[in-house]
Amino acid sequence: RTKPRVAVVFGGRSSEHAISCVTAGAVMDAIDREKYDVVPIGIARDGRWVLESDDTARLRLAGDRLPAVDGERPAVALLREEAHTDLVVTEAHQPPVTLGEVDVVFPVLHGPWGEDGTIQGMLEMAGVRYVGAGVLASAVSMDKAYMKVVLEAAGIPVMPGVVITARRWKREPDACRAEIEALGFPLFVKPARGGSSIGISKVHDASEIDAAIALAQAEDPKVLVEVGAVGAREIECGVLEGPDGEILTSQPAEIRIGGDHEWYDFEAKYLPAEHTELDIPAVLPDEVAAQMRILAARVFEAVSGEGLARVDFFVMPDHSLVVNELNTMPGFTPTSMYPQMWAAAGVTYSELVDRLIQLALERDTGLR
Ligand code: G1L
Repeated sequence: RTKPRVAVVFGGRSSEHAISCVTAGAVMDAIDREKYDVVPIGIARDGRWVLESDDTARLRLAGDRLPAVDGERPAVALLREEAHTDLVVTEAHQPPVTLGEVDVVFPVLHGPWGEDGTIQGMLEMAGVRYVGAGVLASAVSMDKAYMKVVLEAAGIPVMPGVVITARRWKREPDACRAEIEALGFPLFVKPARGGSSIGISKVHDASEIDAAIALAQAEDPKVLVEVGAVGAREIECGVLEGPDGEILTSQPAEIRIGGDHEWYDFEAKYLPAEHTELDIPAVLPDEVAAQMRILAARVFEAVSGEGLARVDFFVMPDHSLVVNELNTMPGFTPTSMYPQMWAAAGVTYSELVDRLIQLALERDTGLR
């Protein structure tokens, strides 16, 4: 076999299972089969790993039917045996079927056990190369509390905030409330980890604090309370590692939120068209755009990013820039913001997918 074998891993236990399936289908469609072999690996909602169908039509959105991984398909285990990375398929009560080596994994998984460094760690242990951010960059970017620590230490502007752990909230709620109120209003209360907008609320005055904390704690016992960026525009910048390891940045782009969404929430994000519009490039003074691209590259460096990232900024009314978050697994369908940013720079979706796979294949696993 001469073609590198790319395993696209998708689905998972997250609430965004369907989005992961749709994205994986688009990635599989974009991979040049003359150049790579593709192995679709699904993680069912119950956590079972299976060899999925190569029929990507099954993964497309069709009317109101949401695609899902079929947990009844043959089980898959990624194993490493005697310096060989074997993908072993086991059918219950049957001898394992070896599919051979996987050269690189393209992980398409959201939130816990996906973009938080856990699958990356598993693949590191197995000596399997993978696309995108490593363990630390994934874990730090997934945790809004640590992200702030890292960015602050790198001298990168962030909104002021306080971390409320479940322990402190239980033991000294009044001290916590005092710290929170000292930030001023409006505030955003967010689960520290968790990829989506679930559990986030806007707090307009002190009477709303407790309910907002409880809502966020249902997602993650660790909660971040952050000053609201009043009057800010949300503008994003794509980062992509170049063929030579250089950091490339895209032109900044803006999401204009329509409808009655108070911020870019789950619906606005995934039920696009009528709710959102992308402005690529964002309408910004040249020097602000240039500054944003420099900052985006610094953010990528600060978290030891690899492969790609989308850095989300607040552009304050005075045009100062504040980093909101870094996404190591941004929305990645061909119409999502990140691929669209690169399309505007002349990089097609297929080229983007190929570049990311190529970067991953060039990595050193320390094995073999
Ligand atoms: F592998 C990449 F390229 F790093 C990568 C993997 C996954 C980029 C973006 C994504 N995106 C997603 O997995 C998702 C946001 C669609 C998860 Cl639901």
